[in-house]
Amino acid sequence: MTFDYAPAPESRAVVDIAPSYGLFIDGEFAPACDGKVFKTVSPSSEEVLSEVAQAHADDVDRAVKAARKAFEKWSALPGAERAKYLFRIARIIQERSRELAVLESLDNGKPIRESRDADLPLVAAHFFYYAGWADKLDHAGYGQNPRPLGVAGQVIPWNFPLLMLAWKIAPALATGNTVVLKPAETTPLSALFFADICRQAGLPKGVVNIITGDGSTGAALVAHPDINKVAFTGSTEVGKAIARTVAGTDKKLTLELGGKAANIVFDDAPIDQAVEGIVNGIFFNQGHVCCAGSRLLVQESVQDELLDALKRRMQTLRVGDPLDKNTDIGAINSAEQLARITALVDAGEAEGAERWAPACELPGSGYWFAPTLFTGVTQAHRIAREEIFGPVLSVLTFRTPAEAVEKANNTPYGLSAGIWTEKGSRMLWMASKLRAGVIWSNTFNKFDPASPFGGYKESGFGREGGRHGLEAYLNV
Ligand code: TXE
Repeated sequence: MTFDYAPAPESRAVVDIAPSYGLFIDGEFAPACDGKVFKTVSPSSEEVLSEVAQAHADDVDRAVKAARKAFEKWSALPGAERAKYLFRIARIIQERSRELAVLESLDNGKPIRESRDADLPLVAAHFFYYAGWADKLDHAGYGQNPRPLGVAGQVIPWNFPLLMLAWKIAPALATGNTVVLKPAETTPLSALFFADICRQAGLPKGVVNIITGDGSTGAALVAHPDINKVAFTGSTEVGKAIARTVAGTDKKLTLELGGKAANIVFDDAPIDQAVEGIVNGIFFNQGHVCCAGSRLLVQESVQDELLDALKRRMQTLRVGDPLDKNTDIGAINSAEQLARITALVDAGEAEGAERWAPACELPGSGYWFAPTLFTGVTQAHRIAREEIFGPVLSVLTFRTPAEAVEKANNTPYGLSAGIWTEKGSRMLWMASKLRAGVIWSNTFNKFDPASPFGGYKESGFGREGGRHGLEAYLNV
């Protein structure tokens, strides 16, 4: 692996990050009531980017009160009026997309090519898509006058900070709900810039409130008695804790949790195309993707050919500066996440799987992990069962389609799967047998705001995106 790229320091200049940020409540930025703050760090340099308010339970309460007050007027607006705000937000996101892409790459560590070409266009697309629904809800077959739920408490993770915000906020606002959203503690900045976009769009005060903080802030939000809906994306462990908090209340709940997706390659698949899909499936966003194709199931007869081609391709991947347009794999989001990945990879070796990675010189500061491949993996290995959430691929083999289905489904998760075959009947049969919310055929990691997304089993419940995403925010 070579490092013959030219860093692009000038791209840093397009974003103006303030030394400190308050909470965004009722249209104003203000410090936490007890003055507490935390630092957000760039994972590629370990440089402190800014100091951000750590919301106290009393701040959460203030945000919920602001959202409740705003709900009266916002929910009473005609859908066409709400649509105007959402269209305006979508256009501002497009206008500010360069700035937001750089910000996201600095705070999260993802390559600029991905934040620029994947995250930001999808963020804008979600606002455009749900803006288009806002004035059509009365005619969508939900009966007359479908009602918003009220105040939504939304907790999001760090892997796609702005995109997860869009998945949560756009449908909530389109349906007439108001929101209190908590971004992850390692990536709070793009949500705070989004707060500024809400002001720029003239969104009425209190419709969107952003409270930054750690898990305790999230816990206070989901437990608040005056919210009507909880939407969470994050770890299965925290998702289960939230489900317990919400059980026995009248709050509606959607959970989007972990995954251990199988990417299944048959012997008739075009090898080059499949290799691109495998690489995209596991190395996109450093593998910090809930639907990442982290288990490669390859038909035994093409194993050698496919793995040779995959290793050759992996040797061309560039790990490094997220702001460099040539970078394929950026920084791991945090020291904690790097430790989790390292521990699972060590377990893979200790349990007897064979580890391979291309020769790769990682930058000195920051958090990095080379693209890694494990062969000789059995279903009992931890690296075949647990979500690694990093650039690590576990390879298993199969002989028959039935064996592929059995292995693919042998997981507590059920978020996504990929199938690579030229044979249409086999594709349809496989798709009908796989217990996964999203199934890609001869592609991977394709997203569209019109398409519902969500899991089976421990990957959670409820759907986001598409028409089904609206129903999560409506009483129909
Ligand atoms: O997640 P957490 P972490 C998986 C992935 C990763 C692991 C741990 O395997 O390695 O989870 O990541 C907030 N009540 N995913 O620790 O803790 C927290 O502040 C309410 C998969 O970062 O679940 C953050 O905003 N909220 C996943 C958010 O929950 C709480 C994406 C996610 O953090 C809380 C992320 C609590 N008790 C991690 N505790 C996916 N599905 O894509 C924490 N939070």
